Amino acid sequence: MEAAISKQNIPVYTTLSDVFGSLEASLPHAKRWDSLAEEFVKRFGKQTEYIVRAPGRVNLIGEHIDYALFGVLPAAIERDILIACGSRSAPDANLHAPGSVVAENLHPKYTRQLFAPVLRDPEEIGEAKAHGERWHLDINTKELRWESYVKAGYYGVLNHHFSDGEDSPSSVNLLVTGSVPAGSGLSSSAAMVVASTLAFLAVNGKLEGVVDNHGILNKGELVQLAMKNEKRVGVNSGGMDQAASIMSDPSSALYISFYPSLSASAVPLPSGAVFVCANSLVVANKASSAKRGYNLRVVETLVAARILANSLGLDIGLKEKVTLREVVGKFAGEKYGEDMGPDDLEKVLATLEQKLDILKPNNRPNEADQFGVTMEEMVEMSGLSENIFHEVYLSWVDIEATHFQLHNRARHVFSEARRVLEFRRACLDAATRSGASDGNSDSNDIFKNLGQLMNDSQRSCAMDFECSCPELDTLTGLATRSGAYGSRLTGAGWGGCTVSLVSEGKVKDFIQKMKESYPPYKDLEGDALDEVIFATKPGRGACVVKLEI
Ligand code: NG1
Repeated sequence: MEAAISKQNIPVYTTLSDVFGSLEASLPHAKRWDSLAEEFVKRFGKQTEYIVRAPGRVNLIGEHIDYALFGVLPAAIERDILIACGSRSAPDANLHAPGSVVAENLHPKYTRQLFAPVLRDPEEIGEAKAHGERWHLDINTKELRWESYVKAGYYGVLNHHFSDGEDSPSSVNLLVTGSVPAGSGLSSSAAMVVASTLAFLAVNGKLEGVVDNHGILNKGELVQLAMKNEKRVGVNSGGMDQAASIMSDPSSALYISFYPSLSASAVPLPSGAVFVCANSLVVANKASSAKRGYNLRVVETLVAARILANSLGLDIGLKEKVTLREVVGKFAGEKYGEDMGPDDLEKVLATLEQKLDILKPNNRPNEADQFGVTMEEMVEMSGLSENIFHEVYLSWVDIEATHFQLHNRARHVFSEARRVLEFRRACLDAATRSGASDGNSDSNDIFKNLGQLMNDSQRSCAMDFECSCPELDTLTGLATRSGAYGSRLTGAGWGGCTVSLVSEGKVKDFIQKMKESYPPYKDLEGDALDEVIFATKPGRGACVVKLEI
């Protein structure tokens, strides 16, 4: 029997046909891979040893609930990050430190970077020592810099495999190219971090054969490492993107669940369903806006979880950062490490959605939807002292807000988690029925059902989670008027892409209508226009190609 996806190793191939499943399927990609390898030789004067690939992803449904530990439903896309890499045997004069890196990018906007990690003395590092983080690399979290994602991947590899300071990491040359548009909600950042993590693992010989006493990381462990790595860029992300990039399979979307531990299972999409991505052309800079956007939402949902748990009389440790998923489990009497399963979870979510009024401020319950609660009110509602509240919820993150929308954020999380389960169930039921079904009329009903869930998700993201923006609202509206069954933002939001469900026969017409109707597309033509709106199908997860040299 095949191992659970999370227990499998990252595939290390030797040919492009293996990567894409057949010679025929690999041909359209060969030119890009070959020119990357040729450019590597030109720039570094030697052959690349590996090319690693990590795809972006589209999230079909389940936004901003991965960090509350609820399941999500993404699929990898064909667009990806490739990194050609190899060890640098003759260190140049400036870079003789062990593990030094020369990182280049085919895109001229991203300039050449040289950096070297520093091995710190265990006596000096105090707090970091407790986490085994002896290696340090300077990562600029204030500004968006391309090499931060390379460093983030490296950080984890250094501290996982070289933490005892006995072996030295190899010095590395790497050359990056990417086709996932940055800041578009298609997870270019996670693809970069996953690819960089894999590049450093590969060059240091940690993916094959006999590896040091830490062993070879399986896909699940790699997801955990890549999640930790990505947090170093300053965003307290959940694990959806890293899991989709690493564990996807071309035959289906993935239901990724984070509780009680990371697991992934295939969800076949109904036949004839096509998901079209459309870029709003608003670049969402998640890292630099995190304190008012992403990270603030992480804190709001965590605090909501504690207050809800208190009101339900659940037992929560004083300093426990309990998540909304854990609250649902405790409420339902789930034992530690158990998973009540999707059907029961759906029911409990529906029950708890009725109990969220406790998250509105006491003295002005009707205004809560607009104004949320102040910091003082939030601390009081949590039942914690100001000091402990600060330590548990604020000391590790930089956030900025005068009011905190606990009620609306929790309402989004619960309703979205329920929509994911409904979406998943509808797809699985459709797969079971296919063959026995009467074709068109049946798929029309399924598409309508899935489309409605996507539209409800968009409404909830816009109204309750406030992670949409006017351009995304316009695009989703145009999509439903242009023949989509449903349309929603995908990824973190505040810009980036939408994803729309369209039936196969209508895709061409749909894309044409969208091209004509979204005002920012009017200045684009040819390839530039095809780049911003395109149909996707589930793609394969990350891999490494070892080249014969
Ligand atoms: P994108 O759109 O890739 O930035 C982010 C998070 C996900 C998830 C979504 C919202 C990162 C790397 N990813 O995705 O974990 O929380 O937002 O659903 O921050």
